[in-house]
Amino acid sequence: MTFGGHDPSSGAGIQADALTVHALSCHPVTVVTAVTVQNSQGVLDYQLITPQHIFDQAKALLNDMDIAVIKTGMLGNDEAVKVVGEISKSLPGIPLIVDPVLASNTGQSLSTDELVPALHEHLLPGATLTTPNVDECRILGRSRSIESCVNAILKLGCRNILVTGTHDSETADVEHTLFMAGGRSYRSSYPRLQGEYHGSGCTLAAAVSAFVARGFSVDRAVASALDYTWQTIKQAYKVGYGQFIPQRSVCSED
Ligand code: PXL
Repeated sequence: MTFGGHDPSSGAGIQADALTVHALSCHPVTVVTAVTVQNSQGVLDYQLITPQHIFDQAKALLNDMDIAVIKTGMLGNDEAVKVVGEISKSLPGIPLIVDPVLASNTGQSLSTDELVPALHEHLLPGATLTTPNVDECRILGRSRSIESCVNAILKLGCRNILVTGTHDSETADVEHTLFMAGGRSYRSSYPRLQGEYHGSGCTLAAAVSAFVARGFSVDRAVASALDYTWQTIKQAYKVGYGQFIPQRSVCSED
């Protein structure tokens, strides 16, 4: 079950979640938290859905089916974070994967100033995994040092943090590191693909969610999701004048 914004271009948001989860042999159910006005060039505007309506969408699904994993993307403001936190807390056995969406990768803000404090209070303490890029990690951890940020986020109760390095310096390879509570960490690197891609972060977090839903451990799910996401970017296609769209129906295997 993914909570996120509607992206009419099907690059990011709940469309990215649904395409990815389906491609990885799971069934997506999507709770809309925002309706955006956007295309492959950027986000022009958005409207948030009320917390009550977010709750009602989730409740109708939860009354009807078993949910394997909860994944969050764009939540927009603190009220949405709070209601999703309450839903997740009422389902303690269900893994929670938090993609801390603060802005679009074309730079438009997708959140209010109260979002990060709300993530700290309501969502990260119960999270199985969060998937920030280095910029988001520094905002969530409130430090320049990634190590200090990771320690601060783990201290909130979040059990694993996958820091993606895509937004770091222009090295030939892109490095990602999974930090786990207890001190283990796994680094992986992939050849940097040139170009800009719309919804790669959503694809990655949704892919981890699908692999976790299929029963993979977090470290295996992350490794498989990173391989899958790299392939979706390698085979990305252009539908508009802006960013490439990841090809989620790539052949994927564990
Ligand atoms: O990629 C982050 C993101 C998430 N969710 C929605 C978005 C975007 C980026 O544009 O529009 C709805």
